[in-house]
Amino acid sequence: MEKIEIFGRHTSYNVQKVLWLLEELAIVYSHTPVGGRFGGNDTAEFLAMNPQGKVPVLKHDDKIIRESNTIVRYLADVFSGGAWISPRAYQRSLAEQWMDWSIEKFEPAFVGVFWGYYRTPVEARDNDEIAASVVKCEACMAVLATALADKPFLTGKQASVADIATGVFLYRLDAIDLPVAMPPAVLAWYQRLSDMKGYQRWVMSDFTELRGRSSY
Ligand SMILES: N[C@@H](CCC(=O)N[C@@H](CS)C(=O)NCC(=O)O)C(=O)O
Repeated sequence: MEKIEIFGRHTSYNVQKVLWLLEELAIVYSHTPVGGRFGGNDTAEFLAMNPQGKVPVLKHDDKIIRESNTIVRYLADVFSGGAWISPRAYQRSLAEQWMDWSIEKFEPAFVGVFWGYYRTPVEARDNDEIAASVVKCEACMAVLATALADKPFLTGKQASVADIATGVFLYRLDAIDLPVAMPPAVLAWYQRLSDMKGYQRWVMSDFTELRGRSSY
């Protein structure tokens, strides 16, 4: 019997990507909260799995996999039968390009808003930086809207790893009390993601413990 273990606090958006996909794939797994207020990411045992001391980490039997997008790809490859990521190189590249774009563009813009605004105590906020990050987020929304103009998900009719790596940021951008405009195509996509059980359970979860908490 295969053993799947996920290490990481569920309030981490990087951990949420993995938990979301595990839920959609109905995989049986064990979950150990690590990092943030749970700690445990500075132990010798954890550092042996990830010397960076970061979550998420996936353990599949004796194999250790780290980096959230890599874990998501791995799970999709091994357990989705091609449903969440294609085995064909070109089709696969259509999803993977969004995962790379997300790391390069969307995540830094999101972090500028989420850390700069939500996780930073009011007196320490840099309002110019926050405003610039909102503009960057909205530019990312425009890129997503163009891609979603002719299809329900980023790579076509079905959700894929591309939607996980990018869609994970939408809930928090929507839920925090700082307006970040979403074009209609993005709003419709966000609604589709919100209908998914993994998104509901893990991404649309309470994160208020992170408000004004500028350390992990
Ligand atoms: N590029 C890594 C980033 C991992 C990362 O920075 N994780 C954060 C949480 S989002 C972390 O472990 N922070 C320490 C903590 O939560 O204690 C990934 O995608 O997995």
